[in-house]
Amino acid sequence: MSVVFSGIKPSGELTLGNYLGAMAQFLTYQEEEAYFCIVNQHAITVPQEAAELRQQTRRLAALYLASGLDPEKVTIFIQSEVPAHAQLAWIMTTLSQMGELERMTQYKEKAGGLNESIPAGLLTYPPFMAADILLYQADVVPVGDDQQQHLELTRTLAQRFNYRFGETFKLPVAAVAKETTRVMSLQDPLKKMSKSAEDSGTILLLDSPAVITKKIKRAVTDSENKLSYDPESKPGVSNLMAIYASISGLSYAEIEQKYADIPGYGQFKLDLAELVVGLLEPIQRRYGEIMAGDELDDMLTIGAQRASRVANKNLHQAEYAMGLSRR
Ligand code: ATP
Ligand code: LTN
Repeated sequence: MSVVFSGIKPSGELTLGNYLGAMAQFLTYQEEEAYFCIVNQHAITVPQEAAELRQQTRRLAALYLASGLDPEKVTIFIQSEVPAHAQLAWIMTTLSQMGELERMTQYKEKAGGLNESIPAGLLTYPPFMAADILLYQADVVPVGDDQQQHLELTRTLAQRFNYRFGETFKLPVAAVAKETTRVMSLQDPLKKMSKSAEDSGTILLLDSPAVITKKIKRAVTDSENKLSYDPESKPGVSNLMAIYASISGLSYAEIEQKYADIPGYGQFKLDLAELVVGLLEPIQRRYGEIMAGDELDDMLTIGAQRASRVANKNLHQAEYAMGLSRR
């Protein structure tokens, strides 16, 4: 059985990108020893309003359940409720070099233009993420493509630790979804669909069917009016096709074939909207029930207890190896 770890930040409403890039993959690991974390300490690398953060955390937990994660099989918990994360994060920060942190693409994107006022947490966030993963001796980390660089750093830090203090951490690998490594904005297909930069190019998991259909109908395409997969010259259409392929299970060739005799993108877009609505409606229904019920808190308490047991054991090993604990 392999150990699986992943996390999502409660930094806004979840998008179809989060779902297809990360969550849908989580569901395939339920027979493994899997940990799915709500990484609230990562959300605060940019300012959050307290009541809002508390609510988003609860909503994300409900969405984990509504999307089909079974708390009987996997461990679902909130990062800040397992203090070992922050403890190992400090250790990983001390093993990191400024140069390698400054080279992280996500840091450069988020810190761009801020100069003196860049929150320091944006820089030191990747070693914190490394700690999240290493704390469970994870083998596999299902994530979107944008996180691969952080996974490489995680392996580098694990190797550095093992080299200096003796074999302690396993080296994890990223598992990236096939078609939807990176779902792009429907309005600007050169930009990632992002929950913190939300606009009409972003489909939210909790958008109503009418809103989803409207956003897809208005998605940017091109004037060629012929469906073919070519991310370089047809980024808008290719992004829609990737979403279509990921939900329907059809290949790009099969999709092209299906619409070969239908001119324009209108019918394709309508069918895509139907696919997305069909995917999200059951999740939204369960989400409503879970938010109204009272199972969530107990589930999170048990999750934090289960995660703590594993995390504390591995943290202690690391602290002992480097001379931080007496025995
Ligand atoms: P933000 O926009 O606030 O930085 P985010 O959605 O990129 O947030 P997370 O909440 O931490 O960041 O992402 C959770 C998971 O969803 C990660 O594995 C990430 O790679 C994946 N993900 C996020 N956006 C996309 C996308 N557009 N396509 C594919 N995967 C994505
Ligand atoms: N860095 C990720 C979120 C994240 C994560 C993790 C993902 C934090 N800790 C551990 C996988 C494993 C992001 O920004 N999307």
